[in-house]
Amino acid sequence: MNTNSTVRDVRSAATELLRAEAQQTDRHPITDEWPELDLATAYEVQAQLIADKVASGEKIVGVKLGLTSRAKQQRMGISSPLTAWLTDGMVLEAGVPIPTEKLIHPRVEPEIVFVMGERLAGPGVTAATAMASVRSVFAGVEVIDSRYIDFKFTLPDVVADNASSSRFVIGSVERDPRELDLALEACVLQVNGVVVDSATGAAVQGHPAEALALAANALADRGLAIEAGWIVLTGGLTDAVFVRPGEQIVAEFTNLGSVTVVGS
Ligand code: OOG
Ligand code: MG
Repeated sequence: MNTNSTVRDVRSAATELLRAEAQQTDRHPITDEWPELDLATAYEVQAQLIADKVASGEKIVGVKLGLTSRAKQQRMGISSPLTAWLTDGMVLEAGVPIPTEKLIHPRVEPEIVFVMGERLAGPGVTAATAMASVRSVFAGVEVIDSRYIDFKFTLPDVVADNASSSRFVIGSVERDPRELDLALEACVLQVNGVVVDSATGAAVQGHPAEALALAANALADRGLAIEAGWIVLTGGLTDAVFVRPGEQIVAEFTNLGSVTVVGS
């Protein structure tokens, strides 16, 4: 934990969060020292942090939603969904262990993942128009690793921290979302062979396409859109579970196959 720095501007907040990630050190919330940090400024910190990752060679590959399910909102004590960015540096190929030794306190959560066929720009996007721009749907697992101690944060803190993003895995089963009822698509989450949680796609905003529409409309407020070919993580269906070395976590879906991750 770094207690010496004083973070009260966008540049130093982004630097401090990137430092915490690189050095695997959790820290107190940015709002402890910068209580006036509002949501709009927090999104500026997030944008700066991603611009820094891009400047160091990473490429934006998509968007993630956070806190779209009641399970996640209740756990984190925050009731508003948010958006953040995915880069190619976060991609974890299937079968590759989660590098727990490089992370702070990783947790994993099952998600429904879209790959976009067309560009989707708000405002005014509905679940139906959102769905029409999707190319395929996959099962996914997101690895989150908040840079804040004990995953304790306010909404501006977690927005600034790019929504705790760390890694994500996409399953091998590709489906046309129009062939499935994604509200009823079920997911069973197992840790070391024991079922710990379950949910259906309805957990995220009633339907994952509602979450996608929400992201498109929220990005439009900042003059941004979801581009063709991008990946969209629609948000954890269940509460996230910690992943420790040697543990195996399986997210098994009705039609989207299963995704297995192991902590290294
Ligand atoms: C924030 C990230 C939330 C999701 O899917 O809800 C998120 C957190 O829980 O640390 O990725
Ligand atoms: Mg997530």
